[in-house]
Amino acid sequence: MKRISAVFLAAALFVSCMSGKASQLKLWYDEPANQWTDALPLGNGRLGAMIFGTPAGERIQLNEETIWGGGPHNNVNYAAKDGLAEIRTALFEGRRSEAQALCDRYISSKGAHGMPYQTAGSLLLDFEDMEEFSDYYRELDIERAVATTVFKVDGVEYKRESFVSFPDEVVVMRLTASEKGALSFKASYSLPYRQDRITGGSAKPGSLKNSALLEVSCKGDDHEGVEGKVRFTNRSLIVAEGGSVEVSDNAVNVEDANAVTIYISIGTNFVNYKDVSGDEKRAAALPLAPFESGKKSYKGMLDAHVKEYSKQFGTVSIDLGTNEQASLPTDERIRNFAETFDPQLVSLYFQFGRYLLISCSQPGGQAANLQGIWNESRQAPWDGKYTTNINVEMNYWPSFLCGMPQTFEPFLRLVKECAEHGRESAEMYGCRGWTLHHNTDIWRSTGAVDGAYNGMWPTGAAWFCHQIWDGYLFNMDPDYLEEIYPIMKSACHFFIDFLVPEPENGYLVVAPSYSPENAPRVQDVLGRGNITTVYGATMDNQMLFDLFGNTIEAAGILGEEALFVDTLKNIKKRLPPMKIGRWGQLQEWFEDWDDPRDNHRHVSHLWGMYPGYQITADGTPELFNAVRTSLEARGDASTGWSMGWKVCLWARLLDGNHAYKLIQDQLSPSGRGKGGTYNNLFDAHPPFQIDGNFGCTAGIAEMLVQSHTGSIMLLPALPDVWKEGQVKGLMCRGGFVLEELTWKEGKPVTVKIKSTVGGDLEVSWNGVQKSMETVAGKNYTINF
Ligand code: FUC
Repeated sequence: MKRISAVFLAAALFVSCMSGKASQLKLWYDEPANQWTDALPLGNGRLGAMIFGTPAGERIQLNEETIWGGGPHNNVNYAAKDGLAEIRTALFEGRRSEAQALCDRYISSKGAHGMPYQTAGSLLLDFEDMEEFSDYYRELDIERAVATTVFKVDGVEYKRESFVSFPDEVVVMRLTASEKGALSFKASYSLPYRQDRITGGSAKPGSLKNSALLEVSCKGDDHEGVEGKVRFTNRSLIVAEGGSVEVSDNAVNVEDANAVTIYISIGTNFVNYKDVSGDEKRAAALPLAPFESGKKSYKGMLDAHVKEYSKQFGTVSIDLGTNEQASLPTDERIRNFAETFDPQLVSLYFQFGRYLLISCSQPGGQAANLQGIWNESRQAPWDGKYTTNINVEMNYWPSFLCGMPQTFEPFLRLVKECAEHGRESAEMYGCRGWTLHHNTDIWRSTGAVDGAYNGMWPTGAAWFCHQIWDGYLFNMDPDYLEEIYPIMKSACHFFIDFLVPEPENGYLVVAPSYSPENAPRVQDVLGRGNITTVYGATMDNQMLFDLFGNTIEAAGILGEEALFVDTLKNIKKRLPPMKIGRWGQLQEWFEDWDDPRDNHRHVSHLWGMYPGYQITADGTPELFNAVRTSLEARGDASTGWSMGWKVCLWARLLDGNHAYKLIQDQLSPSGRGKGGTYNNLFDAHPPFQIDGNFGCTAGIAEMLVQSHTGSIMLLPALPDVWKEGQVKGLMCRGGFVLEELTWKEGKPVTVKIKSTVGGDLEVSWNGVQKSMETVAGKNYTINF
């Protein structure tokens, strides 16, 4: 492959593209993708595609959100209740190494440890004589959710336009050329599975001329003793204008066409986490039928797609300024960002986070997993499943805040289904209610996996409940509250039964548990170290305080049982308080074990500040300072998601410059021992993990507006470098929408807030507070 004058064309195209403000929301490159993390992601929630844009060998890597290994099952260990007393005794006597070994024996899953999210393979397009090209340019327009590649070969201009249609449920690529008859290629599937059958549909579809079908059916893998039950069918319709289309050797050959449109549909037999009785072939055929019969064509499709997508994307805009950096290719900007001021890259990254969540999480579908929906392998890192001790929750931090409440529905359903299946996890400890441990998957498995060191954490239900309650604070919708209350109440039942008094003060603690994945740097009474298993970890205490408090509030609003509320109040009083340790830090554990040299990626004990709201500058100034001491010691550089979390934490610490420093760390190429950002703006743990994108997106919003204290704080953590700017459409707790916030010299000049449910509105900036009563549906202008 040779690049000729690519930069010139890119520059020329770019000038024409940059003429409108809208065009700033593009990722663009002057060369094809060399690796998967250079390719551009498209998705409509259910279907995903990665577009490589290689002239001679185009690759459309495909995903469908329900293609997972295994089948309906759970992985709980009912021996847990037999071992609980012995484990607790060992823990309370300081024999933590023994307790951890006993957890492995009694509690860790003896069956599967979670099923993998799997690829749907790729559609490959092989072109002859396209190795040499010039004037190369490819982009992802996140305002329209369309990827475009253009280049020249022998004076002919080629264009490929791709999107995953929201209304039509197909992946589409339209190939055109500036001369007639210039398109000749072979299309074939490449899948890493044993392929049940590839049919090059010899029958021409419907009445369409010059077209062919290519279909392949496969099965998800057996995994850890669980039989693969997901079957999927991948069906492509290739329609040429001019030239000819032939089917041979499991491939479709297109010769001398003027233009070609490829429509790809994927169907599975997945119905829900208990049911795989669907018909994958029918599911794949349905969306394609109108195109096969010629009733529908490409015409009008793109407009319909853009219209539906932009309804969701267009709710929020952001402007942090721009400069000459914005005219460079995106990969170059990422390489420059830590050293060079490029405020528009932050806006682009923020909007890209919104683009990704809209593209991988839509009502009725699956929640965004560790890779959203984009995965090229049979076994993604960490199986691409749902890690519940930070990662899946982080995926949903921007949902409400960043004006995309509809993206939250798949997460709410995941929580509901875990609350059903997680009854088995409560039962395994002999408790009522429900819980889950540090992982789940499409089968809503709720057992303790990956061994006690990594997975002995029975508190997943509490974090899930925090997040669904937080959704209520944003939407203030009484029907939504009715829907989530039983889930919260049932989680409380589990903890009422599971909590146990610790021997020293009789505080009620979660035991056994851990502070996610971190081992205190101390030895136990047996002289052994590197043990994570503990009781009364700070994050657990904070989360239970939150769960009981929120459930009491919810019960109050709904007029639920007074007796139950009293029980919760009494238990809440007996939870351990947060403690400040010997070097002024917020203690991570029940004991003062924190090591100031510990730079572990998890910052679990700071949960009470973010995503929780227990620690605030005005409400708990000493704890607030202790959080800062802890976070400073933990350091900045870390995995991608850890840095995203730290952006949020520094924003809550009201330190905009430090939050900005973390954005600089995150928006740089990943390096040794540190995460960062890939060329396609995907977050690098490394490897690719989408949570970091979402954590940082939420963090950028938190720098501009916060609403967790009962009042709306404007510009609470504005870095010095964002002197002026504007944001529109962020959502605030209490049912408010920040319709516009424009600032100059760090001071708000236009503030418009819409009240969606009425009620008291308190807005503050820099210590100045304004209060008013509001009426549902009205807009309010506030002057500072
Ligand atoms: C948690 C983290 C890891 C990784 C994994 C998917 O276990 O500690 O860093 O993100 O989830």
